[in-house]
Amino acid sequence: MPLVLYDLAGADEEARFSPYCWRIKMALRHKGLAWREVPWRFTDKDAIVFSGSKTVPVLVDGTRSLSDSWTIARYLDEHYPEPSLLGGPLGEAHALFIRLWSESTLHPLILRLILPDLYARLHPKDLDYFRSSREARFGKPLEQIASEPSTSLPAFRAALAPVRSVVRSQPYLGGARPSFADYIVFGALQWARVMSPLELLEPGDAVHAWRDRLLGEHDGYAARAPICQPRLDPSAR
Ligand SMILES: N[C@@H](CCC(=O)N[C@@H](CS)C(=O)NCC(=O)O)C(=O)O
Repeated sequence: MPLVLYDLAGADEEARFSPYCWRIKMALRHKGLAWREVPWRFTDKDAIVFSGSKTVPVLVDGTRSLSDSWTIARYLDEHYPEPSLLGGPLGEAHALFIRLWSESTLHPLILRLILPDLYARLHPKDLDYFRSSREARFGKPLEQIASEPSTSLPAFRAALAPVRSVVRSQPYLGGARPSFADYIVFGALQWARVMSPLELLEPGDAVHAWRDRLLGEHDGYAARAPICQPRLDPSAR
């Protein structure tokens, strides 16, 4: 029975943009596993209630359902060991640092940069929920969360310094081959790539070259990801 992945979709059902789902799709390709995708929107909570989760990714493997990308990655290494994603306990400990750094440092910077583009590409049924949940999270109106790219793009690029230093001296954060740590950071960049025309990385940057290598991995799987076009109803709040 193939695996089933609930995957966050934009206004265009084919455009999949969750950074957390991207890291799992890259992990599934890494393992050579096949899966079926169920497009999911923020307000489709009922569709994943069976999993006990309110967020995606949700992965169904036979009679098991799993949520939370970290739990899923550990499950994949346990049940489909080769090739390893996390590289055992030591690799897992290091990947945990990358995960927490990526989510606490990169995600907020990216969200602020792409927010207007992201909002213009959400499915209409998600707009009210997205606005109210993010305004509650940040404690201010959506329009005040977004940042000005002329100042925040350099700050974002500067934040990538640790990745830049590593991928100047080796192809991937995982060494010669990509690991889950690579997919975590890559997932964040793929979120922006699918939902915004803003070019977060400069050509010539070692991080750009590393991202290109990952776009080409697994037969160019991520490079083929559909890019979301804005909705044609710009008047929507
Ligand atoms: N810790 C979770 C976070 C997953 C997450 O936040 N997913 C977002 C999509 S990018 C989501 O489903 N959000 C639902 C919501 O905001 O209600 C993981 O690693 O899987």
